Order: sequence, then C-alpha cells, then structure tokens
Amino acid sequence: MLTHTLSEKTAFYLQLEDQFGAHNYHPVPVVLERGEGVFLYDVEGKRYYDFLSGYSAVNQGHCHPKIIQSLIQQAQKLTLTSRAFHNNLLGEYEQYITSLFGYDKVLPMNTGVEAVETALKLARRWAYDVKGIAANQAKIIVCENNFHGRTSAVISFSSDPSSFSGFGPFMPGFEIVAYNNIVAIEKAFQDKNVAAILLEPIQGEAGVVLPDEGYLKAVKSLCEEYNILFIADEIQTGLARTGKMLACDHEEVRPDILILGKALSGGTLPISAVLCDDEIMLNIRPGEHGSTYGGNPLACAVAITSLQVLKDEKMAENATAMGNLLREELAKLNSHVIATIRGKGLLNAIVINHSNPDAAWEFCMELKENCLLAKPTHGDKIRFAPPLTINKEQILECVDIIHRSLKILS
Ligand code: IF1
Repeated sequence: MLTHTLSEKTAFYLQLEDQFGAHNYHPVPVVLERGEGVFLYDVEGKRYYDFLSGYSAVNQGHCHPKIIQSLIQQAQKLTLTSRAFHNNLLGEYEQYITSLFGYDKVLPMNTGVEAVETALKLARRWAYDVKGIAANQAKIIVCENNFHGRTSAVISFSSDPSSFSGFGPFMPGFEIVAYNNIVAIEKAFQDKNVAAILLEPIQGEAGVVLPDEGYLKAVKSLCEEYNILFIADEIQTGLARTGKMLACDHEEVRPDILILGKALSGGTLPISAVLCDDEIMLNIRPGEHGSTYGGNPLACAVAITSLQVLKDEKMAENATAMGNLLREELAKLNSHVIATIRGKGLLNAIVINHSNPDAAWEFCMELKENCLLAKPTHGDKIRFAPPLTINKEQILECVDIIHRSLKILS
C-alpha cells in the first residue's frame, strides 16, 4: 500500500473536513486553493493538470476570464429577483440558448438532477395531456448503469446499489433496460404506457461507456414509431465535451427533451436547463413547477458567456483534436496495465488491468505525486477529461506523466 506523506497544511484541512463535514465522499487527498485554465494549485502552491474538470463542469477551463468577468459584473448589479417578478436578463438568455440549440423554449433550473426531475415531470405531463396515457400510469424507460443524479426519485431508477441501497421506498413508473441494446428498447416500447426514454448519449459515471455507432439514431426512430419522447441527459456529455456541442450531434439526432448542466456555468455556480418544444413545454402551467434560483439574472449572465466562450474559442473542435491525440498517445504506451482506452472528444477513460483491486486508486495517487489529478470510477476505470482548452504540448506532457506513473503498477 502506497503511503505518500501529506504536508501539515494538507492534513490540517483534511482533518477539518473529517471532523465537521459529512462523510459522503472519499476524495483524492489533495487540498486545492486556486484554478486557472487546465491547472489547479494546492495549498502548498503545487501545480496539477486537472483531468477531471469538475466532472465536465469546467469545460471552459478554471476561472475563465470572460466568465468570471460576467459573474463579477452581474453580481454587483442584480443576482436574484425570484420568478415572482421579471428581470432584464432571463428573456435574453432564453432567446439565446433556445436559438443556439434549436428548441421553442427552455425551463431554467440549477443542479443537473433538478433538470432531470423537471424533464421527467414534463414527460409525464405530456403523456397525460397529449399522448392520452391514463393518469399516474406513465412509464419512463431508463438504461442499466445510468447516472442521472441523487434525488430520491432519480435513484429509484438507478441500477447501482451504492446509489439506492437504504434509501427506499422508491418512486414507481420506471423500467430499466440494457444500455446499447435496441432490441431491449423496442420490447419495452410495446407497453402503451411508455411516455419516454431517458438516456446518456455516453454513460459517464459508468466509466465513459460509448454505445454502438447508430444507437442514438435507432432509439430516436423507435421513439418516432411509438410516439415516445427521447430525453437526452447531456449534463456531462454536452457543451463541446465530446467534440460537438451535443453528443447527440455526432449522429444528428435531435432529442425531444434536452437536459444541460455543469459547463453551462463554466464551473462557477449551479446552472441547468431543460429545452423542448411548445407541445411538451406548455403542458406545465403557471405555479406547477419552479425553483427559487431558477433563471436568476446572475445565472443568465454567466450562462450566456459560458456558451459564447465555447463557440468563440472553438472548444468542440479542440476537444476532437486533443481527444484523438490523447487516445493515440495512450495507445502508443502499449501498457499491459491499460486494458481499454475509450472516449470521444475529451471525455475519455482507461480501464486498469491489474491483480491489485486498489490498483486504479494507487495509480491515481501516483499521478497526483506527478502533478496530474484524476480519480477512479467504479473501481478499475479512470476518467481522463481535462478542460477543453488543453493544447497539444500539455496533452503530450500529461501522457508522459501517465507513462511515468504507470511504473508503480508494473
Ligand atoms: C457527485 C458522478 C459524474 C451526471 C449526469 C445528471 C447529473 C450528473 C449524466 C446530476 C452528475 C456528477 C455528480 C457528482 C459527480 C458527478 C458524476 F460520479 F456522480 F456520476 F459526472 F459521473 N446527469 N454527475 O453526470 O447533476 O445534480 O450533480 O448537478 O459527486 O455526485 P448534479
């Protein structure tokens, strides 16, 4: 077992969290104090490459100057009106984001899971008011190994015991089918009460699991055939992360309901959004859904700039080029310890092949020593997802760090 010693300062902060904070995480033992672009700095001033990007919330790089500028400017003017009143930014933001993604309307929320819950309510309401499914009978299909957040309703359709065990009773009205299996979906669609299918175009938490080419298109055509809504959770895969503004764009598939979050704020504050057309959106009427901070002017200002920056700085194109380079260079290492390299754009993961069950964790500890921060997911998978601003020289330096760090597993 590796025992990298921690500095006194680091140990001090870890102890504070241990004593006064809930123990609902097991973080990498590093205490960060500053972020800039692809870099994070710990309390000792040590610089690291960030290969997690806040789970794709920091696509634009840490503390992007234009996003921070918008945040500061708006924060000094007006931060929250609540939706009891109008403000001068909400309509502008709504027009901007709906025209950018090509939908009639947007319902602004805060966290990703709130947007997922909103999408589920929109799908159920559409089922009753438009499709004509009997009250309280709507069923929503989800995929095995999904991750859509941690509220009681959303964990009700998780297939991961660490997400749902001990939190029952669970919300009814969901059916889990195998991911990347069109036959299983068509079978589930025989039930006349199916209102929608909710899926991640690439399964992030499951370890960056890509479906077969054509899967999304096939799901969409089944949805059209059976009059079922296609809900794409692009909270992690969206906003240029996979090399397109949306992962669904790789197959030119238009979700009926699009869910965005994370990088919608460039990692500054929780901002999420649900986009769909009037036939679905307008079934929720005044007073039937909302949230205190949803659509607040501070979030609107930050979200507009966060989206503009992705486009203006061609971050999707860079994600494609740098992602290809990263995967090519990792393959060249020809390491027997790396069983799989997979990903699209800058959403990547490796699968560690080693007899030691703690190998992935120990490898991440060694990466940390060598100034690269990453964390395993589900044991043997390690996500490699740097900010989309990373350049060729930095990718090559990171591959060198990965190469050197692999030596502790040989
Ligand atoms: C944590 C995981 C990733 C998401 C997708 C909805 C949400 C998420 C596809 C909910 C959030 C976050 C949650 C965060 C770690 C991270 C995560 F490991 F938990 F599963 F990215 F894979 N849909 N994912 O990825 O959004 O409510 O969190 O804003 O520590 O729980 P949220």
